[in-house]
Amino acid sequence: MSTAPLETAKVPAVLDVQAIRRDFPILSVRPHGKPLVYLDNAATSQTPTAVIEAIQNYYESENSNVHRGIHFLSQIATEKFEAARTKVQHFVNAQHSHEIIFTSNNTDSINLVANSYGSFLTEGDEVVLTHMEHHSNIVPWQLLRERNGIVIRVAPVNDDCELILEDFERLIGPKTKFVSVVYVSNSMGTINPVKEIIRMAHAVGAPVLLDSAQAAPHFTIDVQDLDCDFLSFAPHKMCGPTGIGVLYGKTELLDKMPPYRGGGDMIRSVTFDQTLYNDLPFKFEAGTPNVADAIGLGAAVDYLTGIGMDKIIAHEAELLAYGTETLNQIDGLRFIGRAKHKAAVLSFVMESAHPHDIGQILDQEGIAIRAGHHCTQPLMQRFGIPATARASMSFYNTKEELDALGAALHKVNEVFG
Ligand code: C6P
Repeated sequence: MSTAPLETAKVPAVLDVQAIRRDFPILSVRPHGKPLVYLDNAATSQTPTAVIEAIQNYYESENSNVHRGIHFLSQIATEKFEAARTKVQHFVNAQHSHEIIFTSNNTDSINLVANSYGSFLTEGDEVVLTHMEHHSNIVPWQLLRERNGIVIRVAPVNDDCELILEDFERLIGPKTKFVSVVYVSNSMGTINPVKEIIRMAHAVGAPVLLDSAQAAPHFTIDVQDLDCDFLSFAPHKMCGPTGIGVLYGKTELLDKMPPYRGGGDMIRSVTFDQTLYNDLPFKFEAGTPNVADAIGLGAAVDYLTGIGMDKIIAHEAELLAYGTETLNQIDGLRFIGRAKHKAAVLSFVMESAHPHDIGQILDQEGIAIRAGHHCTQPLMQRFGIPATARASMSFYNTKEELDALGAALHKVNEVFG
């Protein structure tokens, strides 16, 4: 399976984008009376009818608790819930379905690893991150540092927001006990050389977590080929619902890790003296899980694979090239993050206006982008800026929408210039 960066994908774009757009009811909303141009996909993606219907159908005719009841509805709900797990297993090519843990979001997945695997780390052990991490891959390690006295080492990025691999390698050594890195930067779109990173970390015996919140929606993931130890992602960024997250982990690691939370479903037996824990994946899923949204996630996986990740990759690569060219023509616009291997994210600042003002003018034109630090304040500090404007694309976006973005940015210059 391919994990090729978007810009090098060679598959011809044969997406019927107009037909795909009809799958997304929200795309006909008219903000301020204008056609919606939704370019905030890195924050959350939109939801196709197939996913909405799967969730609605669950509540209308399948709603029940799972793994507990012997009755008709509970059995259907359990089957659908576990079928969703198997779909996710195949989506990331995990060897076993029990290696897929349902959490509440991408952040929760990382917290699970930092708390559970983190309990093996002791004072002076080093955890290596990069300068482009989302706060959700920084703060859980800082919390661990407060408890265990671990040391956090940060690999730097160059002026194009590419990881400086030689510096990363220099940080890896006998004290490195864990490496946790973002696969694709949410702020700037950089695709990290994760295979190299994993190879270097494994050379010193350190497991690797890939924060794949921005990778899973945009290219094929093969955890066996990557040989990552953990991988997290967020279904709401890949046409699925909010309120559910995914953590993949290798069996041998998950097996030896302690539970993250205690309660129902994660136990085999309980007495006041002792609790024996359940098998994987249930050991890590305490309490009633988010059944409806797991089923919605299963529908999202079906939807994306039905379209074909190769077509998604090719279309988004075209959008990235077209969007870059379009925005390059705007006076006073400067891209922040110009990595060679990049996902379809355009982060920029303008001489004439603050990112928040840009966001507001665009909103009046019906265009949704994100303006701010994108939960990556250390990366903003690295570039000496408080914020960027960020347009992030999905396979349902069109070149015409990028033209509309370009026209609205000319207007920003007229208003503020
Ligand atoms: N990034 C963005 O606008 P949650 O919120 O837990 O589902 O995902 C957190 C997260 C972790 N890592 C990366 C790389 C991410 O992009 C995100 C979410 C959104 O960029 C919201 S801040």
